[in-house]
Amino acid sequence: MQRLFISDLHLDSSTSPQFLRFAECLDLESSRVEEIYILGDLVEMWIGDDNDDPFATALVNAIKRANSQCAVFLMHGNRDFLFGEQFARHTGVRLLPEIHQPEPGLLLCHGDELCVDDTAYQKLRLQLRSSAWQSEFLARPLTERRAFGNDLRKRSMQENANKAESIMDANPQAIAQLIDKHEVKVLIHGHTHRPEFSLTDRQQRRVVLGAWERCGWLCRQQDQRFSLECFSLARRYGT
Ligand SMILES: [Mn+2]
Repeated sequence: MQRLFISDLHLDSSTSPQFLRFAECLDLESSRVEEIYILGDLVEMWIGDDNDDPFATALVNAIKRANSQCAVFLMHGNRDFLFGEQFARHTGVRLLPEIHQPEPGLLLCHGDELCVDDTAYQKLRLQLRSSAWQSEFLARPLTERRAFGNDLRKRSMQENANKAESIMDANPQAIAQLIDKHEVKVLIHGHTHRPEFSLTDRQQRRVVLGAWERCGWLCRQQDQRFSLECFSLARRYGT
């Protein structure tokens, strides 16, 4: 089984190097691998599937193209938890629950649920992920939703600037608990923007995907082999 895992691209325009490399990566890899998993924070902000600005349209088209070649799966992150059924229909992408096991022993999640030391964030997360809040929000006009999204982004940047680094990282006990509960051999997540490939003392593997900032990141699975790769965003993907 050949799979590709990416997360934390934080795309916000169809002309950024991140978006161009993403589209190229999908085009090339969709003909090489059987499944592509996007593990959250694909975009910087998603205000609803009814948003049809040029960026949203370009995003839909890029994923749709890939989906005609291989299966593409999408998990929500803390920036794009409003990807919904309409987006899934238009792109052909399959929406995943917060925790997903594509095969026994392999567990995927976005990773924000592991940052349990950030209690302020966890409280906000509960609110934003509730269906009551979401349906109320989606009923508002697009301009209002966009303004709210921008506000939330600004607030989170200010708040995070004042938080200790360790608070915003995944909590080791939360990781251990998740691994034990699901009898995980390989855990792949993103969110923390701290890419790493590590082994627990019981030889379980943990892959943390990197954010597409200075370079692009992906994890590649070839049967039982997993590798964490980074590549330049300055030139065409695969060259
Ligand atoms: Mn995140």
